[in-house]
Amino acid sequence: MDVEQIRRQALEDLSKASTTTELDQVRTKYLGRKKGLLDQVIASVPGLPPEQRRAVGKSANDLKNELTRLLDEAKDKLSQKPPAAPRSDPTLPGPRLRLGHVHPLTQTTRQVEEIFSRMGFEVVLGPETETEFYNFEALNIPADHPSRDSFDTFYLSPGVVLRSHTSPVQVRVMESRRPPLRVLAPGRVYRPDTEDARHASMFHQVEGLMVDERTSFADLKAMLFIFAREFFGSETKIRFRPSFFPFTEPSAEVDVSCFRCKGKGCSLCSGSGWIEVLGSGMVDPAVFEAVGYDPERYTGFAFGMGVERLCMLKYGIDDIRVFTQNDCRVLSQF
Ligand code: 2NL
Repeated sequence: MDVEQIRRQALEDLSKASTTTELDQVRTKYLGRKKGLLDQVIASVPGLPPEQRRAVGKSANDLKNELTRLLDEAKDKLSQKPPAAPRSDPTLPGPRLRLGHVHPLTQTTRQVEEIFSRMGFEVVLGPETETEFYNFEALNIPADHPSRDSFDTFYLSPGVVLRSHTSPVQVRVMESRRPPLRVLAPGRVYRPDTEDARHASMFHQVEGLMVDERTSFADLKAMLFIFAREFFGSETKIRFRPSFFPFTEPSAEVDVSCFRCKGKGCSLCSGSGWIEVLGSGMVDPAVFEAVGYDPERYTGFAFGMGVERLCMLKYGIDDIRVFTQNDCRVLSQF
């Protein structure tokens, strides 16, 4: 590059520089010691034909002086610029913070926990991966029971499952403690259902267990009645229908009077006036045997309910999938 080319390039670079940093970059590029373009030209002078040396040397020095002056002027101009106007007004209110929100299933679980804790129940938790012993055998569920096949239970490895209910938590509590006992076991459970508006392969349960000497079916009815009135409203009635579970005898399914139509019959209760909400019964003596309790001395009751179902009923949610779709427009309504 000859000096004239360097000059044109330098003036162009200079015209583009709009900050002191950029000016410094231009200064280094052309006027830098040894590595600067002009010092390089000057260093090449001794190798030029003798008749060119003087002219090239002079024009390089002239350009050096000119650029130094232009850079200094440009720098002065920049430092005289008034400071940039502030980009924000610190006296304005800040952006509205969007607060988080407790998931409706968590709200429902907590509400059930609170109601039963006022009746002396303690919340207990346990593992979501279980052995067949805790999930089935200890609960008197025979080896050929349909709930044990791989269409109804997730098997992780031989003898190990994802729990299909939270009863194994209560079995573990009974194994490690002696009555009297009142525990509530909430948590995730897993069943390989085909997912639709009513079924999910992961859902939540709350199970309760009370064991003592002379705990009776009347105690069960009283506590579930209190629960129903607290959860669904003070007008709520309950009814028990005979049923069967391998782990309770006798067993009953519990309906609550429809809280929307007050029992007259509507679409929520399919015209019957009643809504099924939970399963219950007196703990089968075989379960007590499995955990080493004397069934002649102790009696107890247990019950289980689905948290999604409770929550859907209470808020009128018609699709179980909303709980896992994480759509805040839906979730923040509850
Ligand atoms: C239902 C029915 C039920 C139990 C759960 C239970 C637990 C132990 C011993 C005996 Cl450790 N029973 N749990 C009893 C009756 C019914 O759940 O329909 N759940 C949604």
